[in-house]
Amino acid sequence: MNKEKQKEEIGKYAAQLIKDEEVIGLGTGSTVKYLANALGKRIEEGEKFYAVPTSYQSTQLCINNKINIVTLHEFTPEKAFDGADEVDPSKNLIKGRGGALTQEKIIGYSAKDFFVLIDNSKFVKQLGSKFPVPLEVLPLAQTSVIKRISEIGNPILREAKAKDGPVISDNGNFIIDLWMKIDNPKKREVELNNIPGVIENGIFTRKCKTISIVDDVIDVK
Ligand code: A5P
Repeated sequence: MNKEKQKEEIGKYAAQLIKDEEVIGLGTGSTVKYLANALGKRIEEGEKFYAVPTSYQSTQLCINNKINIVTLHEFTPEKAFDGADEVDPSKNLIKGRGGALTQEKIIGYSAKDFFVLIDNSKFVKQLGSKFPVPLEVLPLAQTSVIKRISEIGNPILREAKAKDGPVISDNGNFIIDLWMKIDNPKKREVELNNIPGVIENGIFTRKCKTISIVDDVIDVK
């Protein structure tokens, strides 16, 4: 099964875990898009869903599929669903390829159950093997943060593709991609957030359930 088909099957499977009228956390990316579209079909047939979105892209998915948008002020979702860039054997994650890591972490860490939807390309032995760790950073702190993290890895300010200059996150900040192998994800997650000016980093270590496909069959762990 190719990667896109895996994402579709995983997204559709995850949608089946959501009950009519349920409030969920809705992640960001190309995999959760399939989940949102599957909910959209059920909404056309008369069901209702509520979501706390994790980005503007996630908000658009809600709008396009007529999923009611709610906030963490009103609801704490029992279940949050999101994709990931890398997953290690202990189910620690790197997230934030799409720059949505801060809101994704706030919502993913609030929910009782955090479901991570991953195609097979996402499995790695060690975090940092294929993707950098993104840091959301206050623009005024870019130089001091880069100086600090240059001691542990190779930081690159993320450049926009359809705009001149840096990527501006949904929260108005810069994203610095830190290329490094992660030996101790829990420790690194805390350490990076201790640097003044770092708002959040893309290492996720909370307990989660992964949904993937093994030998063409859905696998939930
Ligand atoms: C968004 O910032 C990211 O954390 C995504 O959730 C992550 O990159 C997974 O995206 P895909 O499902 O598109 O691979």
